[in-house]
Amino acid sequence: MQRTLVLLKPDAVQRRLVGEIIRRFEQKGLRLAGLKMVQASRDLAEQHYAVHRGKPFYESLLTFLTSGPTIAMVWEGREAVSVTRLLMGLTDGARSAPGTIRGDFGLSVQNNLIHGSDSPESADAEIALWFRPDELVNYTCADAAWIG
Ligand code: DAT
Ligand code: MG
Repeated sequence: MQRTLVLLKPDAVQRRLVGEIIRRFEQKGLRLAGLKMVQASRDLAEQHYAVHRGKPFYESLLTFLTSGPTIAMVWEGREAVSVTRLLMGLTDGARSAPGTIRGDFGLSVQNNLIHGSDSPESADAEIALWFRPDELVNYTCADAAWIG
């Protein structure tokens, strides 16, 4: 089983899209392993987006991520990293296909609602950044045997 970090960024919370987005993950068959609301500090945002340091949009991205509460989640399941990226759509909402989260709910590149780890290695590092081990819960969903 693979795990991935998902963030519903401040625009998703402000636009009341949290329930709609979580519904899609549940519907797909992924298992929720952890969830909390976080007001990200500048330090946390810097660590989370360290790979983008120096890019023209970096400062604006940090301001955005710290501008209000974020919902941080860990979702688990078969191919959870790539499945999450497919549910999200492309980075730019204007180029994302209808049916994806970014394709259905946004036009922006920066304010694109959701973060999902881009590899299993990134997922491990990002989960450790946002969650303590004891904040993640292991359990079996009742329909697990029927879902891939
Ligand atoms: P993704 O979130 O699809 O993994 P990324 O890791 O390349 O995209 O970039 C991280 C975030 O930075 C992205 O969600 C939105 C913002 N971003 C990326 N490219 C940008 C750009 N050209 N202008 C403004 N913001 C950008
Ligand atoms: Mg990324």
